[in-house]
Amino acid sequence: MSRQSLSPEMIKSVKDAILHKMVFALGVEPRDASKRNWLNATLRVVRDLSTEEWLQTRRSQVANGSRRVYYLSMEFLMGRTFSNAMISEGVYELIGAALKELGQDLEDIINEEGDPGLGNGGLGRLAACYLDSLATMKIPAIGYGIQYEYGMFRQEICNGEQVEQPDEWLENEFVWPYLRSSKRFPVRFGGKTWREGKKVVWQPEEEITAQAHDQLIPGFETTSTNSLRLWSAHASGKGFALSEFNRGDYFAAMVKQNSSENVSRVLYPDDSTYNGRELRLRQEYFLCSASVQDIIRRHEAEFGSCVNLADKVAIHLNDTHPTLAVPELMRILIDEKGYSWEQAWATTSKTFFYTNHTLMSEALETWPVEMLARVLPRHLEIIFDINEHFLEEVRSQFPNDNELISRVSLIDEQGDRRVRMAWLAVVASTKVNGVAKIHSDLMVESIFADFARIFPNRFTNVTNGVTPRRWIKIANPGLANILDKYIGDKWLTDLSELEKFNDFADDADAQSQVAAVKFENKRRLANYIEETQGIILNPEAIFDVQIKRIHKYKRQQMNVLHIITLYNRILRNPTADWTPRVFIFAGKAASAYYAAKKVIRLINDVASVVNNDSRINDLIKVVFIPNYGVSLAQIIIPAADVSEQISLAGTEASGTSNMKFALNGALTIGTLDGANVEILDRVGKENIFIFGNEVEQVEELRRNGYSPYHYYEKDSELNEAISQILNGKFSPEDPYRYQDLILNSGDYYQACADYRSYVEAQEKVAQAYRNKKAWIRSAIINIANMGYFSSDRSVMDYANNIWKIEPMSEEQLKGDSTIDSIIESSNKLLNLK
Ligand code: 26Q
Repeated sequence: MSRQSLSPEMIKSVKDAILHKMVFALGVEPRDASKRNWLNATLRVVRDLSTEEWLQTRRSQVANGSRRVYYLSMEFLMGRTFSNAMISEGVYELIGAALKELGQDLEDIINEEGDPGLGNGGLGRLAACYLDSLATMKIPAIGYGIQYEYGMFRQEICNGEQVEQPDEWLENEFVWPYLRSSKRFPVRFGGKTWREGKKVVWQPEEEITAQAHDQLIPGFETTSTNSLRLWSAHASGKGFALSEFNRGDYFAAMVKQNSSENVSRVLYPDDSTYNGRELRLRQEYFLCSASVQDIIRRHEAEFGSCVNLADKVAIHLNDTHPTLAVPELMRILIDEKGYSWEQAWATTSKTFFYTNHTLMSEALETWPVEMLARVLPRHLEIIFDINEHFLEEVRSQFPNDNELISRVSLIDEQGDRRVRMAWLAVVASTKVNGVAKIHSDLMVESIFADFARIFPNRFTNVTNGVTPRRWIKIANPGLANILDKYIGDKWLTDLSELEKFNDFADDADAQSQVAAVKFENKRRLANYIEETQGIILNPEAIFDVQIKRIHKYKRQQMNVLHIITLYNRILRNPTADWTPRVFIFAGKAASAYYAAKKVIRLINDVASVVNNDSRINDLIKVVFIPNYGVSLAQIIIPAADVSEQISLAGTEASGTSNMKFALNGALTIGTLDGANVEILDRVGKENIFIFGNEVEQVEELRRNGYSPYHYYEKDSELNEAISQILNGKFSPEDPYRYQDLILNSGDYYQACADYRSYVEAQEKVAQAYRNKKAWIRSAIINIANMGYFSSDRSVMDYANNIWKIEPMSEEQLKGDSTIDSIIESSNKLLNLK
C-alpha cells in the first residue's frame, strides 16, 4: 500500500478491523481494553496488510528462481516494530486517525511496545538496519538468528552502580512473529564418529529441536517483504529425555528438557571481549545447524538438488559467530548427500561471505580443540581436513615458510590447542570485508596480513550504514518534514538526495526551522529525563552525548576527565562567560567487565557532586540515562548537539551512532577512527571537531613503552582531575574507590595522551556553539552530506560487489497475475514455506 489521503470510509474500515482483532484475535471487550490490548489489536491489523505482500514476495522469488542472501547473525537488535510497519505500509496517519476515533492516542500506543533486546550493540543493530534496507532495496534475503528467551539484561542504576535484571521480554505477548510449527530441525551434539569404508558415521549423544519463529520485514513503500527467522530450542522427542520417560522417570526427563532448552535461554551480554564458554559454542552451532538445514531444504524444494547451491545461495557471516555453518554445510554435503571432498569444498567456498567487526585480538574467537572434540566431534574432523587442504595450498604457493604455516594454520598450536574461527571464516569465504575504510585497510595490514598475501583478491571494504526510515523519519519526524519541504521526499529511499539540502545551509528560514526542531527534540529529551530521573535540564545548554557500550577503548573515562576539568575551571572563575553544557551518557557494561562497571559508577559519582554544587550555577549537568537501547537512542540522538566519538584511533571498527548523530544534525567531536574518518571527508574539517593521535602515533607510543604518568606529571589540569578521582573527591564515603582506574591500570587506550587535545577540541566546541547561526549552518552541512551512510547504499554495495545478487523489480514482485501462474507457484510454495 502506498501513501493515501484519508477518507472517512477508510478510517471506518480500519476501526472495524482493529475492533475485529480486539474481539476475535485477543478475546477482549473493547471497553475493557488496555493500552497493550490496543497495541496488539492494531499491530495485527498492520501485520495483515504486510502479510499479503510477504506471501507475494516469496511467490515471485520462487517464480523467478532468484539468488538469495541468508544473513546469519547471533544478534538482531530490531527495536520496536509498530511505527516501522506503519510507515512501510504508508498507513501511519490512517491508523492514527482510526485510533483517535476509538479514543486512543497513537503516541501512547507506540510507547506501549517493548524493545526486544536480542543483541549487544553495533553489530546487532547493523543487522537490523540491513534487514530494513534489503527489503526496501528489493533484494531477496532472509535473516537467521536466535530467539533468546532473555535478551540483553535490563540495566538499573542503584547507588550509582549498574545492576543487571533479567529481560523477560517474551512475558509480554509479542504478536508480531508467526510460529512455524512445521519448521523444526534436529540439532545434534556430542557422541563419536567412525569410518565405514569411505563414509564417516557420526553417532551423536544428544539431540535438541530448533523451532522457527518468523517475522516479516516490510520494505518501505514497496511490495518487497523479507523474513527474519529466529530459532528457539526445545527438547527433542528423541534421545535421553525419551528413554527416561519410558523408564517412568518423569522428573529426570523434565530436568533434561530444561537443559536442552538452555541453548536459546540467554544472550551473552559481552561485546568486544571473547567469552569462550561451552554454552556459547552450543548456541552458535544451534543457529548454524538449523539455518543450514533450512537453507538446503528450501533449495532442494526449489531446484531438486544442491548442484547449483552456490549459484542461488549466498550465506553471510556476521562476524565469526556463525562460522560453524561452514563445517556444517560440508558435513551435510559429504556425509548426507554423498559429495566428494572436492565437490563439497567447491560449493561451500563459493557460498560463504564474512564481515569482520573488530581488530582487537581479545575479541577474536578461538575454541579449544578439546571442547570441539567433545561437543562437535565430526565438525572438528572436518575443520582439520579443511586445514590440511589449505596448508597444502599455502606450502605450494610459499614453499619452505614454516613460520607462515604456523601463523595461518586454523589450529593455534601454542598452549592448549585452539581453532581460530576468523581464519576458518577467511579460508572458507569468497569475500571478506571490514566495516569502514580505515578498518578494512588496517585489517589487511594487521590481523589478516598473511591471508591478504595468500588471497590477494579476497579482501574488501563495505562501510556501514544506517536506515533513514528509523533514524530520521521515525526518530525525528520534525526533521523529516523539513527535508520533505526543502528537497522532496526521495531521500527516504535514496539518501544521496540529501546533498540538495546543502543549498539551504545559508538560508535563514531553513536554519531557523532546523534550530526549532532541534530545540523541540531537546525539550522532549529533557522532559523524559525529568520524568524518569527528576533532573531538570536547560534546553538552551549544549547537549553533549556519549551513548554506546561502556568499554575502555571507547574512553568514556576521558570524557569524564574533561567534565572534571571544566568543573575545576568554572570553580576557579565562576563569573566568566561559560557556555552551559549538559553531558549525557548511556550504555551497558558487560556484567563481568569490572573496569567498565567502575566507569559507570564514576560517571554517577561525578554527576552527584557536580549537579549538586550550587557554586557552578547549573552551568554543568551530568546525566547517566539507565537501560540504553534502540528506543532510547531514538529519543536521545535527535536531541544531541554534540556527538562523542572518542575511541582510541585504530580501535573502533566503524561505529554507527556517529552516522545517526550527524544525520540528525549533531556535530561530531571525534578521533580519526572508524567511520569518523569518512564523515570528516564528507562534511569537511570546518564542520567537525577532530582531535587526538592518529593510528601511527598510537602505535609509536606503544612501541616506545607508553606511560600515562608522563602526561599526568606534565599536564597540571590532567594531574588535578586524576588526583581528585584518586583522592576520593567524588567518592568521599569511599575515598579509595577509584585507585585502580586510569593510572594504575596502565591506561592501555591512551586517554592521558589524548587528553590535552580533547580538552582543546572541547573549547572549540563551546566557542562554536555561541555563534548559533554558524552552528546550525554546520548542522545542516552535516545532515546534507550524510547520504553515503545509508544502509541502502551499504546493502547495494554488498549485493553488487560481494553477493552478486540483483534486486527484483516491482513488476516481478507484483508478479504475473494470471491464475495459472499463481496456482503453479503456490503449489511450489506448499513445499517451500
Ligand atoms: C563473542 C564470543 C562470545 C560472546 C560474545 C561475543 C561477541 C558478541 C558481540 C563479540 C562481539 C560482539 C559485538 C561486537 C560489535 O558490536 N562490534 C561493533 O560492530 C559495529 C558494526 O559493524 C561497529 O560499528 C563497531 O565499531 C563494532 O565495535
